[in-house]
Amino acid sequence: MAFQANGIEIELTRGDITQQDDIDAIVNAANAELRIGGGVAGAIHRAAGPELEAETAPLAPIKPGEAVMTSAPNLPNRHIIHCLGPVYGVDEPADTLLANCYRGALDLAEEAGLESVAFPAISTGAFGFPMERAAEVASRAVLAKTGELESVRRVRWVLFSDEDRMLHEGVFESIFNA
Ligand code: AR6
Repeated sequence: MAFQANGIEIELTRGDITQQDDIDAIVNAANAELRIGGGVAGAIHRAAGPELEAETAPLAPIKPGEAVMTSAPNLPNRHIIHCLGPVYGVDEPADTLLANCYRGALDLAEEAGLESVAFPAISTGAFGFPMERAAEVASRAVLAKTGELESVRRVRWVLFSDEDRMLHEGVFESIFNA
């Protein structure tokens, strides 16, 4: 499923964030310590191996809404952008902090001259952010950035279940095709 926004291709797929072999940078739904954890962070660190923690350790800790970039050892991508989403009900303002993750990730991708970025649904797992509201916040944040993107031409969301993908599809139809 694909949408367009200011000439940027917006893609939506069900899958695993570690399997995006046609994407320059994948985004990690990280923890503050940038260590292996569960969910997305666990999958990325398991695939990348200990080389990744050697690279992330000097960059930690990061704050909610912050994004940092590393290489992508043993993954088919050039970079990993690690974002710390807000813990829902704890880190406030939640919407702004979540939007900051997406904005910050796109800024880093632009600075590195990357063409494509793939996001998971940051904060919607262990951090408890409601999926539909997260989809709205994330897609609005990306839409607002599309006008200023130069190197980035494709933004992909990778959802872990069909249900999550379909929910995003409904939200994206109203945000990107409005
Ligand atoms: N590919 C794509 N999406 C995935 C994958 C995957 N391999 N695995 C899970 N998801 P989470 P958070 C979905 O918990 O809420 C970690 O333990 C998942 O279904 O990974 O930001 C870290 O160490 C959910 O919709 O990230 C942190 O402590 C979404 O990705 C904490 O969890 C995000 O789930 C971060 O929590």
